[in-house]
Amino acid sequence: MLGVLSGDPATLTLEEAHRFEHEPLWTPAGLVWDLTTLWRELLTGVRKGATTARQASVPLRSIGVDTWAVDWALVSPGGDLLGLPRCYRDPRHALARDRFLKEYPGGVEGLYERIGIQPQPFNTLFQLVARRESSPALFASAPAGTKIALLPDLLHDWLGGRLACERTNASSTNLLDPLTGDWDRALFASLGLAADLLPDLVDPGTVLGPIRPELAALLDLSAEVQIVAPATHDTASAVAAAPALNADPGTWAYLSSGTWSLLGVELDKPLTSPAAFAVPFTNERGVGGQTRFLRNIGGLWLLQELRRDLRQAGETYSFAELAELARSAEPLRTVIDPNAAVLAEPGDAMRKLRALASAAGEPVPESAGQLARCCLESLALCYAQTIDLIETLTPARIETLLVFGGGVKNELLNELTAAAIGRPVMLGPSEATAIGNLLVQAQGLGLIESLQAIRAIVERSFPSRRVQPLASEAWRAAHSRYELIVGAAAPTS
Ligand code: LFR
Repeated sequence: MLGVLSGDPATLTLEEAHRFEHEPLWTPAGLVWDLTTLWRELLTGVRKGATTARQASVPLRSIGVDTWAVDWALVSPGGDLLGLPRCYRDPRHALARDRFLKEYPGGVEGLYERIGIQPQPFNTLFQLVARRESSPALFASAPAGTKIALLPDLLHDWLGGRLACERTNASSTNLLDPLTGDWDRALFASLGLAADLLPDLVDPGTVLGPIRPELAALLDLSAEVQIVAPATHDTASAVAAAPALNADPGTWAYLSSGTWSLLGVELDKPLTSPAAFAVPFTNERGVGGQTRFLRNIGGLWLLQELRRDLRQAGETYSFAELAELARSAEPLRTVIDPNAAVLAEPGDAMRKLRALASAAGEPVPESAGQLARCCLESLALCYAQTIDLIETLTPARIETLLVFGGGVKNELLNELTAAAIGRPVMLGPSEATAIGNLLVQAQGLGLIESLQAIRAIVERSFPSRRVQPLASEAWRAAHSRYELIVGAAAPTS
């Protein structure tokens, strides 16, 4: 995405330079990311964006990369990769987590109290355990100076600048001390890995250095272009772009809606009480050092997986068609737990959704429309439950839910969300992650002063739209049904 900041007061315009699909690939060494394809597409995007900028006579000042969180690669000082980065959805990670937690003094609650991160199987900490067990030679053969690089950090290193780990993403590793904002070196040492594998930490907005001269020549860019770390965790970038300037603190929650639904509030400091753990909520770091107190919810991954599975079964639908089928299906027929562990791994969506419904004593969804509606309504019910839990655990009194990210394009989900939570939903930009990324880069270049100023630019540039809830008795009954279902045991396969 190319961002152009102009005018006084400043506004941001966005131009899509390049978009591509990519998927993890199965290999005997695990489910891995095709990093060279990502790199090639990234360079294509930079080239196209730079051409657009040149044609508009706008100087290209900086480049910054964000991706999903937690995934990493080992990179040697020369930029060589040691092994391919694994995709966080590799099923091995859950086993490694369970083994690690069994031996961890203080158990899972102790670890949560220490780091404040939801103990997801895919946290970098557990991935490292899994990888050390399956590929000990990888670490043993690493040359001096090798670092663990989260994916955006690796791409920044390849673009130029230097290898450093940006703090919002570092917090997702489960290895960052939430109070000092530094690595928890004692925890890392307990993995039996060399201490110098951990890179230096930097804050979002840090200018990492100029683009590599070879790349500037290859892409026909000025050698002055800087590599600037945004909030490299996509969710942190999106939350930075929350159109929240005019909402009173403590009266709004956000939903970063995409493959995952990340629903939460901003807090001054982490909240790691046993009640927060029980949900669980996570405490990730945000731009400006505040805490993103949020819950990872299954998200539109459920629909993506359903669509893939239907296609394999010979029924091909676009997302819009699937949403239309869901719209005409019977309301609140089947409710499931959208966070059931089985749903997080790829494959077999229809069988898993039906098994969950049947185990919960719910009518089994048969048609594509019934299956899709079950996913969307279950998500909306989980959003409602999560807002209630936020109000129980924090002083926040939520009047509005700010929704942003690709999920805002799903009108049905927006309507169901407003109905389920019984509050208005404000729809912000669908490209919130790119917007937050760009504006934090601008802050790093000294063009914007603060997070407040970033949000003012977002509000001026991308007007929000309001969705009013429709009061409904049916939803009130569905809440108790949902509570019972998520309390019930989920099938394990
Ligand atoms: C969203 C996201 C979530 C993170 C998950 C895995 O894209 O980054 O915040 O928990 O992906 O990395």
